[in-house]
Amino acid sequence: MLTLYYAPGSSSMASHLALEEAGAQYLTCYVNEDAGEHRTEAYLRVNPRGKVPALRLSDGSVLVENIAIQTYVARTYPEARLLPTGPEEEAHALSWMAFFATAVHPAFSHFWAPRRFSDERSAEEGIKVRGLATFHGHCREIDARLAGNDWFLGRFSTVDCYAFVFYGWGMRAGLPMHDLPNFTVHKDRMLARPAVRRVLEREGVSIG
Ligand SMILES: N[C@@H](CCC(=O)N[C@@H](CS)C(=O)NCC(=O)O)C(=O)O
Repeated sequence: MLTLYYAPGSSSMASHLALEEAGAQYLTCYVNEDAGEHRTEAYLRVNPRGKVPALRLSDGSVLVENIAIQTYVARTYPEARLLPTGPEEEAHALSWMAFFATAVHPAFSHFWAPRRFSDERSAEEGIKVRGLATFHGHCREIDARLAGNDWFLGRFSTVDCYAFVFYGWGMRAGLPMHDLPNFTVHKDRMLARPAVRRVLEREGVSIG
């Protein structure tokens, strides 16, 4: 049996959504990051990097990193068609997910946890402001991509699961996400999916 280690509303929700959309059989383990559970010895044995998501596979090994987990889920449950299989389409999917993991997520981290990026207290505010502005710019790029497209690729995929998390983060940060019409409609399209609603309910998160 698979076990997903997750923190509500965090980037692990992208992997959680992929598992639920795939119709996978899996257990969940809530890692309370606010209480520091991700830094406990017990969790560091799961993921020595102290981050979620982590997915324990049936053979006992642990897979980390959203892109890897989402690709694993898509390939393990091909009938769910969560990622394209043609080389070009697959590369485009990976390209979007890599952008999310290496640019969009880190930009938000600058806003959310500025202390990680400087020892100078006086630098924090500037890091926060720049991080949020960069994140907002990435959200605008996502919005532009979705103009005239229901989904990132020709059909629903894990890329959509991943992008949905960032809409929620933008709302949480107080950005005017409703001013991004295509991203907002995409978020509504996601909210109409039963699997998405189940994950939000399990995580106790609302994205509006
Ligand atoms: N590159 C990783 C990033 C994972 C990550 O940063 N997770 C955050 C939650 S959004 C976390 O667990 N942070 C805890 C910490 O860094 O202390 C991925 O894409 O899976």
